[in-house]
Amino acid sequence: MAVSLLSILFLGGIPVALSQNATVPSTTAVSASLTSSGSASFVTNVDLSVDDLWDLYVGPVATFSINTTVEPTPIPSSSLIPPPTLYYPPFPTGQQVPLQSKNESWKFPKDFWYGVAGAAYQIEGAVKAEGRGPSIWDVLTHRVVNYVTTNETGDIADNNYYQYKEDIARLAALGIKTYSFSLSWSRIQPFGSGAVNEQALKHYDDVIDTCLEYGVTPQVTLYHWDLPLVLQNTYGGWLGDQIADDFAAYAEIVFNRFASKVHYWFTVNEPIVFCGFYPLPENYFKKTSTPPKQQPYVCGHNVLLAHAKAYHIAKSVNSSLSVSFKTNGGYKIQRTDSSADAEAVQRAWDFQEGWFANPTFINGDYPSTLKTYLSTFLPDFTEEQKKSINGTSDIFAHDAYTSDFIMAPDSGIEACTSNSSHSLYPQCYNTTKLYANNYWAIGPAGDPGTPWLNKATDWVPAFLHYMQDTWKPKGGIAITEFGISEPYEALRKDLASILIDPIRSSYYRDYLEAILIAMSEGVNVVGTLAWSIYDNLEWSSGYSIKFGIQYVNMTTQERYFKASAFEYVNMFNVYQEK
Ligand code: PNW
Repeated sequence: MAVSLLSILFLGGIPVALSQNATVPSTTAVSASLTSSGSASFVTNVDLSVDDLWDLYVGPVATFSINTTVEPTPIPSSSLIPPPTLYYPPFPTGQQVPLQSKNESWKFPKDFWYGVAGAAYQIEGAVKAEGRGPSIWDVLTHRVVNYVTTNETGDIADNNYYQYKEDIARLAALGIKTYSFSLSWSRIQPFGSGAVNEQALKHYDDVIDTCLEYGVTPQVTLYHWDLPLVLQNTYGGWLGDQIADDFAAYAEIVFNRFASKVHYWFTVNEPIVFCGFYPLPENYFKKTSTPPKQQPYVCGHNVLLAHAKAYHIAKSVNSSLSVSFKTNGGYKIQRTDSSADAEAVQRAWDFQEGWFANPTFINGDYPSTLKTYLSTFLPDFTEEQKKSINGTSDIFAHDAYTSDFIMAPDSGIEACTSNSSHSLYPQCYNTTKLYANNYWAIGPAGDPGTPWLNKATDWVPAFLHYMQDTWKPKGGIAITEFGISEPYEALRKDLASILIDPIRSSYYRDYLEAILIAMSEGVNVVGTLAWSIYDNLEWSSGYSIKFGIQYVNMTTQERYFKASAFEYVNMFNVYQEK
């Protein structure tokens, strides 16, 4: 108990009384400036251990009774009996129902990969185990009042950190061929840069090895939103130029360690979404002078530079790896045939997919409408930067859940682009999920907690054609997340009603049929990943929104296949060439 130093600091904007335990070996220097009532500015450097970071910024965390790695038990065959049919689907085995005829002009080629996805903070739990440092999400869930509507955290989540062997065994038993997960950067580098935590690397080694042992192909995402807290507090995270080098250093550690065992890599997950988290809630993180509306785009700029560096590092380690960023969005349906709505649709592509896809797939630079806005506060990419960004996605990895109708703002586009206080500025397009008479939704709604999400699978073929024609990905298109929140699922309390999820089941079936249609028309789709492996922490909605194809009893951590899991796998059993 060595309290060597007691001082009052402003760290990340919060005044804190700091007691520092000088005996903990692994530390980082955090500088803090303290402005007194006069104009003098005092700066101090203190060494903080990982435990200090937790104590200062997060506080106590919950733990679960299972807190060592669990060996899997055999998956009972009774849990692999398919559910009653939704609409007479041709489950090949087990189910005594009339067979629906198969469409012989559709097929998934033999090398098409299908699997499920999850992300570290949403599923792992064990947040303080084996040297993990805090990420911004530990602060958002623990400290920021009402950031998570249900006041829940990822402290335990699905306890995947200890139960991954069972999780992988279950996927294999169901016939799922691919498991896509993300790494926790602050496990591997608790301070975001510098010191490397070997225990974390060993853990992920074993997750990957367990996949390979079970014949499940692992795919890895480097960054799924859980930024090491120290990077946010030191230089504003993705708002700071330094992030590109720190991300590249992290990527290098990871590629050097795992590149021989993992072929498919994703650098960042959905920058449109995580850059949209900026500005972060005030008073919990380092203050920034960047105006709020500009912050997402400063983040995006640094993401492109960071991604490009990581891509080239991967290729220098092994040039045959598949490396891509993962983006998200939906098909943009022009609401009326007016030229204003056509222009709005183009703006929507430019400010969403085009923001990251044009630089990486087309010319190393932003779409022109976006650039007009960005050039008012961001430097243009240099020729060298453009060259290094262009061509850095081997596949078009898209998280494509739904679609929207797009139209011009009521005020017209020009009245918006010329007025920075317009509510739709700077994008200056509007969206709706309702048909022209504002009566019917585009398709069945997901849970009311995900108002952005309706089943809109009819639009998937048009969307796939658009992606292929516009960005021409060399390695084809992968739908790296798709799924739906079954409406009101969290209100269902008995297992029998939880496990039959008809909206999700029909979503997967119809979505995969839509992909089959597009493929029969010549679109090169190479794989799909269902979101998600099981119910998990749905970020600021906590556990109240469910996307899993498995249910998890949060008291016991037992897992159960839902009907949609069978529907998903069945489509490949029926349509994939053997
Ligand atoms: C993705 N949208 O987020 C994330 O990658 C997952 O972590 C998340 O759990 C999952 O989708 C379900 O939400 C998205 O508004 C969030 O279009 C929002 C949108 C799309 C994806």
